[in-house]
Amino acid sequence: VFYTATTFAQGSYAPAQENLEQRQKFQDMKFGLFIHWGIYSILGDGEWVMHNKHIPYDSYKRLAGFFTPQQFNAKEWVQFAKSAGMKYITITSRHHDGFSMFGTKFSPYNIVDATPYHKDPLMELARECEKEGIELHFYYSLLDWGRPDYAFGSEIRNGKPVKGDWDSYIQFMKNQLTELITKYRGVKGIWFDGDWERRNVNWHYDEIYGLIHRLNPAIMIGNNHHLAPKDGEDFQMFEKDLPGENHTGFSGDSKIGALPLETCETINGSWGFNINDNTFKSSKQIIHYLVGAAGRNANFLLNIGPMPNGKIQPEFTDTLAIVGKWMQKNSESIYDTRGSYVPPQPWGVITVKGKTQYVHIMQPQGNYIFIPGQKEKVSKAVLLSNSNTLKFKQLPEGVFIYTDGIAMDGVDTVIKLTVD
Ligand code: FHN
Repeated sequence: VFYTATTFAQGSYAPAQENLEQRQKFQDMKFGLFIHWGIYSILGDGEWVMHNKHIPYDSYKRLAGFFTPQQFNAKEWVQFAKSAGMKYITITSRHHDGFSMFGTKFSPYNIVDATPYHKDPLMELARECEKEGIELHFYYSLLDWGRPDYAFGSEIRNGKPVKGDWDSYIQFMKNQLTELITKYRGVKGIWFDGDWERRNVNWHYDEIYGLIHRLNPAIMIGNNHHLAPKDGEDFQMFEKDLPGENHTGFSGDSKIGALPLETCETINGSWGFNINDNTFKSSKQIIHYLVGAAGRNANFLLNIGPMPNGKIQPEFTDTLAIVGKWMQKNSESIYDTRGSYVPPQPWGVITVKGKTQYVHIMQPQGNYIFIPGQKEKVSKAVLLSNSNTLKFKQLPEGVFIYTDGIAMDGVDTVIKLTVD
C-alpha cells in the first residue's frame, strides 16, 4: 500500500512527503525497544514511585544527587536491541516526575546539571543509534507532578488549571521539544503520554504538533491519549492491548484509524525498573505478541526498565537473546509486512509482503487450518523453516492447509503461501 498525502489528511494537517515515507519505514520496522529510565530507577519501585508513595517533590528531587549510571553504555543498549531484531528505540526523555534525562537549558532538573554523572545519555544513544542504523524516538510526558506552572492537582477551568501558569508550561514543553528535535540528530518520533491526566485542558496540540513538523516534517507524532487519532498525529498507539482488543480498559475509545499502528507492552509488570517484579514474560509470549501485532498491521514496542547503574538485568537479556534467535530464522515473515485482510483466527494471524503471505500458526488446531475468505489464488504452500511443500485445498470460501505429518513448531509454525 502506498499512501498519498490525501490518504492521511485529517483536519488541517497534510503530512509532508518525508513524513509519508517515514510512515512506510516505521511500518516496515515492526519491532522496537521501549525504555523507561529515570531517577526513579534508583528506588527500584517503578516510574510511578513518587506519586504512589506520596514522596514530596522536594524530597524526591534529591534522588538526582544519587544518580550515577557509571555502567551505562549506549553501545551495549543498541546492540541489545539490534540482536533482538529490533529496529528502533523509544526512550523516556522526561517522564511524569518531570526529570529531564537529557541536557536542557530550560530546567535545572536534568541529568547533566542535577546529577553527579553530568553527562547526557540520550546524546550518546542518539549518536550510537545513528551509527548502527537504529531509529530513535523520544517519549515525552505532558503530565508533570512537580512543576509549579503545571500545578498538578489544580482544578481546571476554561481549559487551564486555576493554579499554576499554563502558558508558561506550554512554552516550556515547546522549548524542550525544540531541543530534542534539533540537538539530537536522527530523531524520528515523539511519543507523548499523560494527556489522560487532564482531559479538559487545552494542550495546544495545534501549536505543539505544528512546531514539531515545522522543525522536522518527517517526525512521527504519536500520543498515548487512548482516544481516536487527533489532527496532526502520524501514528496511533495502543497500550498493553493489540489493536482491536481492550483487556486494559484503556483502549475502549481508541477506535482503529487510518494511521500506522503501534502497540506497547512491558517485559514484566513494570515500565520502570522494579526490583520486586519477577513476572517476566517468556520469549514465547513476546514472540506471540510481536506476531499478533504484525498480523493486526501494528508495530510492537517492547519495554524494559534498565537498572539505575545503566545495566539491563540478565532476565531481560536472556529472554531477548532467544527472541533474537527466532528473528534470525523468521524475520522475513515480520519485517516489511502488513497485516492481512483476513482477521486474526483461533490458530493465529497472517502477514503479507507482495505476493507472499505468511501464515503464523501459534495455536495448532489438529491436522489442518482453515483460512476463511482467502481471495487470491494460492499457487504454493511451503514451511518457512525447511521449504517443505504442504498440501492445500482452495474453495470459494477459503483455503484448507493440511499440517498432518509436519513437525509443528512449539512457538510459531510459519507457512509461506505464494499467491497470484
Ligand atoms: O503512566 C504511564 C506509565 O508510567 C508508562 O509510561 C506507560 C507506557 O505506555 N504510559 C502511562 C500510562 O498510560
